[in-house]
Amino acid sequence: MTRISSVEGRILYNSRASKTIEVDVYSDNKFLGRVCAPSGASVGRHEVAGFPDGGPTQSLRILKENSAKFVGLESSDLEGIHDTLNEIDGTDNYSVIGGALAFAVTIAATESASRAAGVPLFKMLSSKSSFRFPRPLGNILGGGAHAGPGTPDIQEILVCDIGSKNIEDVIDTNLSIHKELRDILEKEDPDFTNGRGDEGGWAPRLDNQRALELSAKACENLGFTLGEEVSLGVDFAASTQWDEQKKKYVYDREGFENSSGEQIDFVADIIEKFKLIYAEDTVHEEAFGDMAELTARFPKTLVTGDDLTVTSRNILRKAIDAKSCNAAILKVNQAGSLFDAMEFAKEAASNNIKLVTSHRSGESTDSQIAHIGIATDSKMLKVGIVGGERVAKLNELLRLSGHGLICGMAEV
Ligand code: 2PG
Ligand code: MG
Repeated sequence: MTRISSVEGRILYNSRASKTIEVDVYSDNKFLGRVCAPSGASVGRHEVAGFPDGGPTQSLRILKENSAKFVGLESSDLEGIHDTLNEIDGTDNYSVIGGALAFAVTIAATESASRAAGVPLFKMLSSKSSFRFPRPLGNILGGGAHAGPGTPDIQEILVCDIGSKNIEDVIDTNLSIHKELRDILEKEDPDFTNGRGDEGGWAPRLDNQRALELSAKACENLGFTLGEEVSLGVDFAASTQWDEQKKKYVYDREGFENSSGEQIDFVADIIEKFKLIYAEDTVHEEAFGDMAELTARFPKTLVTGDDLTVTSRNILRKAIDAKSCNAAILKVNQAGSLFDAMEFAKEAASNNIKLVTSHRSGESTDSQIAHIGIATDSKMLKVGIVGGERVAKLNELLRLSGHGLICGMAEV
């Protein structure tokens, strides 16, 4: 049995140069688990609090005051560690300790346990005997909350190799499309600076339609047929556009507004025209009925909840009852602790909801989410394509490929 011997934290920076917390958990004084928490820019209303009032420094202070409470716990006892965090916090949304602290402590403890057991983290999190790689889904073009003025209102245009049979080829395809798109953007606009958004997708001065057309062209130029070897996806992040007063989606940059019905048509046109395999947060986070309409209409597309379901088991149940989505994003820090996120994953699995484990726009260079994606049987791993903090996750998949423990790619 491996027991936690120390827990320590420190303040570091994430990829957006915002302060965050990193936690070290040691088991038996020698097995280190180290995790640095990410954070989002388009944050769902019902996500747990990332940090308490007082920010990361306050989370760190609380950790210092309470670290002795973790010493002696079994490092693989995810539920026990989760319960201890909840006793310290005493709220239902981690507003006292911060979800980032719950994220870092629970994943670091599990990583420490996996080191002690001499098994990869994904095996520590799942009792299954066979595993598949989730298909990396990467951001090729950024807008909305992830990029500056002039870029599209929609937040992310994504690409996913849906045909290749091994992880090396999938990553290579996604990368080649990202590169091809740069060449296309340079031809479209000689003044294009090669600027990129928060997640490494290009950030050109384009409207939504043109951005989608050029993304499709990047795939076709390389000889791919959309919907066959590769597919495009979109994170509409539609809560960003939703104006509660006007009851309309306001597309500030392009200069138009959509009623709820028009938004459904807008999304449906894009899914059809660009043969999207993936459509995330197509409507705002409370519009369970409108999401259900799109889910019913596009059974072959992963109509995915992110801000809609916020890695909350209870909210996912509501979405399942309303048939609002056929896929859901899993972001551990939306839930706070890894224990809660794994409960969410179980609920999804038993209701035929496809999981997509995801990064945040403000990331660390850690790679544990690659393991969490494998352990939860995620169909896709949304982690970006370029930028050190994105490539770190892809490189971890490549390392794991060398171990031979994972057979093949998930089918989407
Ligand atoms: C999203 C994410 C990640 P953020 O909306 O899906 O792509 O962005 O971390 O800003 O919420
Ligand atoms: Mg999203």
